Amino acid sequence: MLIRNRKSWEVPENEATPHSTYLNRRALLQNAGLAGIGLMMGSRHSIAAPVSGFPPVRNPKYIVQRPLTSEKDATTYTNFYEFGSSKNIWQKAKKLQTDPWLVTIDGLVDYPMEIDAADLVKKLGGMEERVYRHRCVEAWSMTIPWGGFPLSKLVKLASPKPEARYLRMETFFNPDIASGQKQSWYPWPYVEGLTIDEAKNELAFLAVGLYGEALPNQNGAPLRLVVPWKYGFKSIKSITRFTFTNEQPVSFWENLSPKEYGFWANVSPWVPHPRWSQSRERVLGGGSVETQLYNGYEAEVSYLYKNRYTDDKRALFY
Ligand SMILES: Nc1nc2c(c(=O)[nH]1)N[C@H]1C(S)=C(S)[C@@H](COP(=O)(O)O)O[C@H]1N2
Ligand SMILES: [Mo]
Repeated sequence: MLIRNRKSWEVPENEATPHSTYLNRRALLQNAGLAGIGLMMGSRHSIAAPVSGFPPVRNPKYIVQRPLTSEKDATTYTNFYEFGSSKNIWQKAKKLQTDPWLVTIDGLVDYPMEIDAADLVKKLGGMEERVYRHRCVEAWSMTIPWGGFPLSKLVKLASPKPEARYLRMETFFNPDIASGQKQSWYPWPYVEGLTIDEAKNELAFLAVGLYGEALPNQNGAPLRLVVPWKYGFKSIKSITRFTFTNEQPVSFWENLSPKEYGFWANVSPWVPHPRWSQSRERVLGGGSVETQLYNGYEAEVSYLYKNRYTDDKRALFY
């Protein structure tokens, strides 16, 4: 118990959990079995962890040949505009109450439902860990061990009707808690969308945790999307609604600035942002590397875009 009784944000700078410590702690917890599971619950975050099953077992199919980003960087350098436009919103996000958390699944489905996030997670079955790259459209990147479920499981649970072509996802709207939402020029709530085929792709993931623990609020508790072949803004946080529809959703950033943020938003080194190049990326924690097509996931996702895209590379993004 002792190793987890300090909140991560109370850990002095020079003690920040490095990669190796995370892995060792994780191995220790997995060996500890049930004791480890008990240890993870509610120890680190001020809110009760809404789901059990931590730490999840790593799926060896989804690993990355890059060092993991430090847990400290990943949890203190975040984009969550609901709490402000700076990267340093992790304290402000503590105000969000994530248990209970009502999730609505509706639209063109056989089984619409309103369900608490914890119950939804139970229905989706065993949790797994996957290490994925993350590439923000702002040209920085990181590598994160997520805990969660393939999004395809939620699609199966809802059972979309044949005419449903898109999955639209929405974040909460509560300006009293999330002061960024008082900025009325933004089209709140945050919305994102995928085609149903993208949502069924093996990589599309619903995360409820990272680094072996429940998601901290600033990373999108209790439930967020992770689509690693697309720019980070597609990976919508703190989801409250999944709507199956036959209309292409207009995403939050696309709505604000369609020339800068496309619906498809597939990572591509050849399609520059109108204000900067996308050919390289700054790695959180140090260094810079070349950006890869589909963020390195071409083998898993290129079939999705085969019919759609010919010579125009911009169509990968817009
Ligand atoms: N609801 C919501 N989801 C969001 C965002 C946001 O501002 N609000 N930012 C996006 C962006 S731009 C990125 S890069 C990732 C960042 O995820 P992380 O902060 O967990 O690293 O979340 C995405 N999901
Ligand atoms: Mo981003």
